[in-house]
Amino acid sequence: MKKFKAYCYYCIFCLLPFLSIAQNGLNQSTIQINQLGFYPNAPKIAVLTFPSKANSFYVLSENLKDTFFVGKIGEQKQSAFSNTKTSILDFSALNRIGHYIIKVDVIKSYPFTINNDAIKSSAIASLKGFYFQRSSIPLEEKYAGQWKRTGFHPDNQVQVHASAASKERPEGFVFSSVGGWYDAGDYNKYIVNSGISNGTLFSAYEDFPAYFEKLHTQIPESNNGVSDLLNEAIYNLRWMLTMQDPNDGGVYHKCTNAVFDGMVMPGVTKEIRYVVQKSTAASLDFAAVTAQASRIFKSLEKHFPGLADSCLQASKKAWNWSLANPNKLYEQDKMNQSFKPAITTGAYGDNNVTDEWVWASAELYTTTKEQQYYTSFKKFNNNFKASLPSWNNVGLLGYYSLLQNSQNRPAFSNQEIDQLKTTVINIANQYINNVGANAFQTVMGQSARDFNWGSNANAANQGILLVKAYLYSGDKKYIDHALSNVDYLLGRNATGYSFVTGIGSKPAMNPHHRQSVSDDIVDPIPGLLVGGPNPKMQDKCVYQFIEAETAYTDQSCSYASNEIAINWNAPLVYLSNALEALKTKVGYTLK
Ligand code: 9MR
Ligand code: 9MR
Repeated sequence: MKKFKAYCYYCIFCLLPFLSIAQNGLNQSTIQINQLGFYPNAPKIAVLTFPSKANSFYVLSENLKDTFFVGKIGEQKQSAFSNTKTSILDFSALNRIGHYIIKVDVIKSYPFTINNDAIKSSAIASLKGFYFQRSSIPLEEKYAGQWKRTGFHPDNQVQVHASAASKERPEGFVFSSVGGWYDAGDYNKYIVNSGISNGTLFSAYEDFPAYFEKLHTQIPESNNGVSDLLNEAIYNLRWMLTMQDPNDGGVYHKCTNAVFDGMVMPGVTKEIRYVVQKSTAASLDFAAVTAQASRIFKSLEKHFPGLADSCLQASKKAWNWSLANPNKLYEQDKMNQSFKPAITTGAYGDNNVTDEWVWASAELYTTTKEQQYYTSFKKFNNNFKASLPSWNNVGLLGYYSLLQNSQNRPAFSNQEIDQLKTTVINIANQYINNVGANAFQTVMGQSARDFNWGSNANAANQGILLVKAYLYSGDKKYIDHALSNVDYLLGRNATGYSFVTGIGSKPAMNPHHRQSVSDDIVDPIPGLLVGGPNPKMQDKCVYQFIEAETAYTDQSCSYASNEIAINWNAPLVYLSNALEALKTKVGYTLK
């Protein structure tokens, strides 16, 4: 009996770390780390989330035979946004290319690499993710591999909903609205969200054209002499163009079913697809994106004859419609009181369009240099408080474009340009000033506000803002901090998940994504960024953890924490590819 007791005591003692690990729901590792890897000369941090008496951590070869680095475990810290306690494991000094694992006592991290292409696979996959979201076409095995599909929503015969009826296009009027990306886990197409997504991809191209010219994602258009980033972006742009009523220039808010499809493959349901009410937000976002597209495609006239001109015309028409209709907000519930059938899909309703005016005027000015857009920009910018972009807060995208080639902005004084730059840099500084106090030492997650529906897009958009601050200042510290948010998204976070499907040892496996749920393939469609921790948990799924930074559940029911969306993937495309584009310049790589 005594013997048994002693045995039990010891056995519980040695099981203790594993029990706690199981309790944490992090069934394999309590060392949270970017599960892909690190550039040789970049900062390298992992975070221990298991209280350990040990003083040192070890970076070992994957077979555990060789030790390459011994470090001191950082002081334990209480995280502000969950009851997690963390200790920082800093192994930045290790710059040898190789495959590794970190060990603290008996606890091991997931394997990771140190190499010059550390996050390249994620950068490419995130762009390829958009191909998998394409509506109106089948996905061929050549490009989609095991995720090939035959079904799709053709959208060649969409109907004008009663809310959008006009003299020329009455209720039930049928036209073609082919193409574009499915918004998210659902199959509808929303102009507002397409706007920021396309705009962000175009911004990536404008900042790093030479890099993108060489980046291939194996899509049907690859090798047509145009970068795959632009090939992909055009797929949605052409759809956006169909959403403008040619008679008055107004833009329909969305192309949608009346109610969400079930969790089935594309093309299974044959519900009517409607275009609904024109809105100011949709029209201004459309004006911004088409103005931006126009200047990009000006130099690609040979490949896309006339596209630049059509985009500019469309942009001006949408702008003029907005001037005449400045308060056409999209209020879905109100709309449903007057028009049938009721539309219950995503609303993307936005009751403040000041930031949309800022963005659209900035893009139209940047493209045309016409004084009227400068005047409008000044007017709306007076009432705009710059902050992190999201689908309903797009003003900063206008700053980004004005600052992209800022010596070529004749209406603006140097002082005005400097002020815009300073605004962006000041926000960046607020993000980086207190990173040391964050239990995970990432830029993401220093404020409870970071954790909302689609929180992972905040991490990615913060990363973009930091890259921009680097581009304006040349100060490399901003890139180091941007990289911390890549680490966050790929595993250095309180959940221990890599939030990008198909990337890392413990990626999200069950996104709220209709194709991934219904295709009978174990692995979800790769390269998609899930929403991430969201303590409001609006989906009412059962969550194991409910604190701000842990309220994430890898279940397909969870549209509030585990859906995917184009406006979350686009900033991931920007951020991860910007780092790939800049890695040599900032000295991260080894010769
Ligand atoms: O699948 C829908 C998802 O794309 C949306 O983000 C979410 C919130 O609008 O709604 C999901 O659809 C759910 C609906 O709102 C309620 N019934 C269950 C649907 C599927 O889970
Ligand atoms: O990303 C949107 C989030 O900010 C909103 O709080 C939420 C509820 O309105 O809707 C999210 O957008 C969803 C859209 O309405 C429908 N397609 C899926 C989007 C991502 O969940």
